[in-house]
Amino acid sequence: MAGEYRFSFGPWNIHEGADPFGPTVRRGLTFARKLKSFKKLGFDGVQFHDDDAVPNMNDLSPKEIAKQAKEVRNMLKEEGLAAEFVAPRLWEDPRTIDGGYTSNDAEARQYAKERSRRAIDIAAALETKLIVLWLAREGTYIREAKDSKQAVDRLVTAINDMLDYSPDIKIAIEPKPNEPMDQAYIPTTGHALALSYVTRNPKRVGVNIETAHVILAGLDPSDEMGFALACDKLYTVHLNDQNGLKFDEDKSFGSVNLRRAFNQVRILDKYNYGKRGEFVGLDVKAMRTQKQDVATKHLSNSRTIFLRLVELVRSLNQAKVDQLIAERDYEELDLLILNHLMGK
Ligand code: GLO
Ligand code: MG
Repeated sequence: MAGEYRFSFGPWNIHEGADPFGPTVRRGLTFARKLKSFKKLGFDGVQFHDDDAVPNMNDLSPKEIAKQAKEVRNMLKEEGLAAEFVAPRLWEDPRTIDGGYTSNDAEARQYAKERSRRAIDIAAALETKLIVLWLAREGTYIREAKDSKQAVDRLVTAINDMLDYSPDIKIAIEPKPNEPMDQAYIPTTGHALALSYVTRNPKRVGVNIETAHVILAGLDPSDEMGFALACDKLYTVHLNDQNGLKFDEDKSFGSVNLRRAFNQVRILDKYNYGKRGEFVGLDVKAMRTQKQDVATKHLSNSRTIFLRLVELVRSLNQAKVDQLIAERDYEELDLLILNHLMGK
């Protein structure tokens, strides 16, 4: 069964444990060192921010950027890994304090556009066609700061520019309702897909659904996945978990609510997610308390839980489920699922 799914994570998922209230607690590892752990942990795909691949990209010409990215592609090949996607990191530069694509400052918007084009160049060099857009600062702290209609128009303009720049790429929007902003313009799957349909080429614009972000929006991750699958737009996922409405926790998959994780695996497995090359992507963080030499367990554990849930999904007595649905005996169905999760 293992091996039917291919898993990915990003280098930022192995991190030093800093949070807004305290400094790092673990040693930083180089990208090359992190790369060595992917296969060992059972992963085949690497998710990238553009500057994970080319750290000093803002100081380089497009040619130099492509050259450095090709060196990274060779490193991937040596490890037997593939790049899953590249995401332009638009939330750290001083120019994008007030957002990139939706900034009120024309120069900031221009920077965001150029940076996104470079991210696409990096994706080409890394031999992936997928671009992820986590629209981190495309929102507001106060309503009056930006015009919401204009902001969405500007997002469409930015996406159209990327689609025109490269006929090969597909764009997966990663919705999130808040953090770092008070209100984000694209908070849910529905918003992302509506945005897709007003771009120049909806066939190339879909979503990256992150469990924690969906929970922060008060919605159910498996239903959001079903929505995207029905629209044929689930390009990738960021599986993790989240304990209610608080800061974005990025906990290990299934660690808060196993039933919710089971239902995500169930909808993905039922509709053949992965059969067209999609990765099972994780976006998980190790607890700050975790010691250096065991600070990758959140990754291997999340993968293990996913695969164990695949087994549980496939061994569920579907005939019984169908019968209880036909009888409309959802109380009995509830118990059936709980017993199944408890191994009974
Ligand atoms: C933060 C996001 C972030 C993105 C990543 C890829 O809340 O989940 O981790 O997934 O930067 O763009
Ligand atoms: Mg994410």
